[in-house]
Amino acid sequence: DPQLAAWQELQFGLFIHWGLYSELGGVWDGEPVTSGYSEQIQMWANISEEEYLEVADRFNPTAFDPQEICSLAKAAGMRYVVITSKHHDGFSMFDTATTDYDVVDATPYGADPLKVLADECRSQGLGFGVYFSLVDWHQGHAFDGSNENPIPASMEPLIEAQIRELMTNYGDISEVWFDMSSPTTEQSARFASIVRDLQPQAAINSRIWNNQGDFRTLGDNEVPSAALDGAWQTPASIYHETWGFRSWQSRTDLPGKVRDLVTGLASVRARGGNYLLNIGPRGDGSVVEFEADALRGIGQWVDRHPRA
Ligand code: JFZ
Repeated sequence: DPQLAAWQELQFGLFIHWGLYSELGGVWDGEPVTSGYSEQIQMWANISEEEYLEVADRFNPTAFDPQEICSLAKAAGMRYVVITSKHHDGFSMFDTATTDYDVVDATPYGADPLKVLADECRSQGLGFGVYFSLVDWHQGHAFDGSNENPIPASMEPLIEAQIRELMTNYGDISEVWFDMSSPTTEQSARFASIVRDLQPQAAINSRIWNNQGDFRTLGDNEVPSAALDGAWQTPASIYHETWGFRSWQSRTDLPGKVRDLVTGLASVRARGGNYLLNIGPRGDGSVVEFEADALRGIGQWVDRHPRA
């Protein structure tokens, strides 16, 4: 499959977890929320819809700089970018006609950050992909971090329309990273077919479920003990504890962190996988300096070990 081979050739990419949760930075009511990932803070701190919407009122990421983010990805040796278009909170970080619960309609920012990022990726020669959560707390899924969360038929029109928008309005898509929930085989096949019709070259991950994906997603920072058959990818978080921004995260020993991440990258590449390394920008859109430094450190190693 030449299209999947082209996706495998991307080798190393930048994952970005960024949404309303980034504005909270792992803090609720003045206290650090110590259980769970910070991108799931609405569930872990049991934040009501009303309170969460107030976060949207002050979400104004004027420091979001796609040019800087893409340059950073390139400096690290990455060839593509995958950003959260919608996480479990159900808040769309792209312009969608399906709901007003999105960054354009519900925040003072009033613009579509994914559009700017997609355009910048194209002009810097990077692939562009989207993460899309099949769990949607805003559209009726109860707070539930598990996969035991079926998709009611009433949610299908919104999911399908949003996938269609994402596959239509952002140019070429290199990868679609579905996540969580427990769709039926029929639902998985239908969602995948929308991607395949509109973006035949896009690689779909295995968390579309029911064997409807193109490549296998391993666990966080997982390195298999030997080469795996088929196409696969390791998503890696920098801290192993959160993907979304956490203001109280301890960030020490940069050289050690760079060594760990380079080991992950090299091990995954040696076994034939793609490595998708995550950053969690702040609510204002700025990249955490420790994470930018880690990416630049990895890039120094990559530069000394040129690829074919
Ligand atoms: C999921 C999300 O719930 C999480 O918030 C984040 O977006 C992450 C990238 O994906 O969490 C998972 C799901 C499965 C594994 C790890 C994290 N896993 O299989 O190791």
